[in-house]
Amino acid sequence: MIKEKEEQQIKEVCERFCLCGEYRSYEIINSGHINTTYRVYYFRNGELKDYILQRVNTYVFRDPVSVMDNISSVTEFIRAKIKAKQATAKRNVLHYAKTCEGDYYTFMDDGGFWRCCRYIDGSVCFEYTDDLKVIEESGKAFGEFQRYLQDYPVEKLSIVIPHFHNTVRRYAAFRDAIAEDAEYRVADIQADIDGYLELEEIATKCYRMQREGILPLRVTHNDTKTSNVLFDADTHEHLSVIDLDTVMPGLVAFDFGDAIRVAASTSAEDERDLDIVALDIEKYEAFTRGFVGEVSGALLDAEKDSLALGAIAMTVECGMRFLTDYINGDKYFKIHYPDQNLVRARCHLVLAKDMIAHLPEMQEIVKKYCK
Ligand code: GN1
Ligand code: MG
Repeated sequence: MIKEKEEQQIKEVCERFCLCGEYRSYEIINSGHINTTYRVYYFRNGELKDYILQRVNTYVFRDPVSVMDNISSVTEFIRAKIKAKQATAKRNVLHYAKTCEGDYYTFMDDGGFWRCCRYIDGSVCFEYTDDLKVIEESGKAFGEFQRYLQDYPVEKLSIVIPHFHNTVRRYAAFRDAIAEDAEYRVADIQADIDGYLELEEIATKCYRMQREGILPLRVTHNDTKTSNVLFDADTHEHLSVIDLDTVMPGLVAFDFGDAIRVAASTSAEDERDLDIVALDIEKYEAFTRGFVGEVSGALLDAEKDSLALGAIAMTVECGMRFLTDYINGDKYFKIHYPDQNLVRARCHLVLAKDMIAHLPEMQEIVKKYCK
């Protein structure tokens, strides 16, 4: 979109949220694969105040009002817990702005669904990091999130994306895409396809254990990548978990595992040079120390035993979703160059295989930190 038009739209959306002060400027934040995100600057009482404005992707989130109902309810729940132990929760949980009508969202005339939250002062976020302290802190952040929501009434949550981490169904969708081959891409990627099909048994194990009643459903975040945590810009201690769109009933192993997929990799999610893609066991240990230290007291033995397997499940599932989207013509994930989904998928396959090779070691590390 041309800049003037984009800015005009942003100003109009901001007006709906009755933000105090005077609009100054905006910048686009390019990190997510789904929603469109802006940082907006307002001038108030002699200083700049910033907000995060997002246009929610309604192709992915078909019922965005339910998404916001989940988010407002969960953030209120966490806020009350934090306020019971400290004076303010301002920097430790997201705070969404209400529109003049009292809603946490607004529909614009073009059908766009928007929301706005306060920017957390003095925070930073990392797309990728080698800093073990930051990785351990991200483990604490997601572990703490899990702990805060342990007594949240799960029946209150709407299932905003049905079967989101249903790895068995993800395999079925993958097979459907291959059979349809809508963009005639399948012939050139047979080795990648076979690579994913070979991992079906191990990748679907956690999901099957949930269906058999061995692993319980809890309130989980479901998108636990490192960039979904905010840290204090000076101390690098964790502040808050963000991107609560997919908070739904799920497996703890999947929150742990999806985080490991990103935090314990030697490379970015879309590394083209596969020779440098591997599991970094030190990073894995740092995240595990942080996460397990927060939650292990509340987990069943079967859940503790499933954590490392969850990393394999989430790495295979996410990589296969990228490959499915590539085959379907890149309709779901945002891409910044033509074969990015294929690059992401190849990178994930290498990482998943390396995890499989290190599974016993990964399981030992979980045990070491379990109380
Ligand atoms: C998407 O919101 P964002 O862009 O961080 C995706 C996750 C994937 C992730 C891969 C709703 O997350 O499931 O793990 O990309 N979110 C949705 O980076 O599909
Ligand atoms: Mg997300």
